[in-house]
Amino acid sequence: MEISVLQRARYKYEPKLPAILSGAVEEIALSLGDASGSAGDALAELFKHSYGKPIAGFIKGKNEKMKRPLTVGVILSGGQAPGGHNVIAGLYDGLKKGNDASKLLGFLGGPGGLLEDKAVELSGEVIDKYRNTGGFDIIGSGRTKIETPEQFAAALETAEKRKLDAVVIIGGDDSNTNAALLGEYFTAQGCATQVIGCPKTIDGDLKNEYIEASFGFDTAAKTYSELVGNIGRDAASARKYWHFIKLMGRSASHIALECALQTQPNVCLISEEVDANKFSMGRIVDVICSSVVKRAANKENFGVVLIPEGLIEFVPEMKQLIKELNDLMAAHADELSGISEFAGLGSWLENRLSPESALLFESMPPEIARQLLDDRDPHGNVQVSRIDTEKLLIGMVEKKLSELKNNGTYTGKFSALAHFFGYEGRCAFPSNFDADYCYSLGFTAFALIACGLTGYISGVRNLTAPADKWNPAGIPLTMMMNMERRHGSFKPVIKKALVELDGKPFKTFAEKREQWAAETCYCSPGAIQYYGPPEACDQPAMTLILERGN
Ligand code: FBP
Repeated sequence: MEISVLQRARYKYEPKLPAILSGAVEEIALSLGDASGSAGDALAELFKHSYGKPIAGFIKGKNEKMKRPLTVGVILSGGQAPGGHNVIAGLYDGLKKGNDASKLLGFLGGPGGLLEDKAVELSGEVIDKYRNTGGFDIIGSGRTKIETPEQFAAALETAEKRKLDAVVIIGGDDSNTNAALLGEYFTAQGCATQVIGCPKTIDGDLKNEYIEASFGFDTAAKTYSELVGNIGRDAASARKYWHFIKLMGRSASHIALECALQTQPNVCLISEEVDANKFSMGRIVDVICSSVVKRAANKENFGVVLIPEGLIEFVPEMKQLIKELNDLMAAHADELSGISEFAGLGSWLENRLSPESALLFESMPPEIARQLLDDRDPHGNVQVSRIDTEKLLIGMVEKKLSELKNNGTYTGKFSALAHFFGYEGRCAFPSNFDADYCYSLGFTAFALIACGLTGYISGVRNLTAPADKWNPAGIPLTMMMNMERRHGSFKPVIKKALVELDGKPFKTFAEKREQWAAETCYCSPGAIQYYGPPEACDQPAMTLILERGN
């Protein structure tokens, strides 16, 4: 593989570690807090062996356990996120620092690699080729969900056959829920393999009072912000296009919100606000048109609109339609797959959807209606990255503006372009923040394993301080879980963190958006900087700074 100049330079970057992890490993001692949770909880029943564990931290002290030889397996699960390679590098370096005889196995292609026992041993030479680089190509990723008794048994068989001391699962909320279930299962079966999770996802929705950020969000949001900033500059120079930009992030609007704070677009829709206020599609179109009309009055027939990927899932009438489609698709999967013509699908659905949903389905552009019927992902989610919400909105805004033109309230010109930024950001070179954070998460995972813990997620806290002041920790996975209704029954899951409307990032945006809707005040954050002054290279995301208050 050809290596770019930047990649060669990034190989030499030495990620920063929290001070407590930087010295001799045998001087990293475990410090346990109070037991978590309260017995009698539904979760306590399901996690008899893992519920109620204390939060783990690290202090200076003698700890010979750190020098045990260990065999650890690592899995990358779900969508790519910048920094995954550094989690593996941090884990590897920790293991080798503890004992040179330790081994790291990489399971290939995600959780499926564990089930099928497909693994490679990761040598120092291999790791060195991936340090500080984006992508998950070192071992690949996958979205297999471990859920059937046969799958749990297959995972156990691999763990025992490979004599694994631990498995590290690097993934989002669903994958870490899986990690919790697997850890519980191994212990219940008398298997000594420990399970440790690691918070990954560009979506930024795996965070809570214990986890400050999921890795990859920082880099992905900065990559998209650079692109949005450039487009704003282009819009203000050419003065002829409205750019409708859909941004990845699944249900949560964290990425859209971060990009809005960084770039100051004319409109940024926030799905969580749409949900809370039950905004219809018509209302959303009115919000966009109001900015178009105001700007046209200033002879500014151009603009930037940011649209979170998951928006349509939150619009009440669309939410209802998707729910009905989900139920029909689950109950009649075979019948539906036999209908190849779209016209045939429409008439099949007509009699099965509620009258309101049938009408909505029929009124949609056929390509979008078809996208709503695309396969769900293995966790049952609509694949919102495949739905052209930005094009749907452009069409609806055009229609509304022609009505406004007819009644004389709008005299401008409207020419719109659609963009989708998603895959462009998931494999970027990790920012210095993500490179350091991920390496620290990997090293922390090693420390948790060496201390004999299972059912924990690797955590690093105090992230807005310089890296040497970060606090590595282990959070019991069950501490972040609740029972949610999924596919008709209650299941233990890690709660997705959506944008909080009373949180500082949203409030900061809400204070400014009226001005941004009317004026041209785009901000261009530029490309991620890897070398140079710390204020240009090491700034965490604005969302994180606003949330943590410094
Ligand atoms: P994870 O939740 O697995 O981290 O995935 C993030 C994500 O990039 C979402 O933002 C996006 O909707 C989805 O993956 C796309 O999935 P796929 O890679 O399967 O197209």
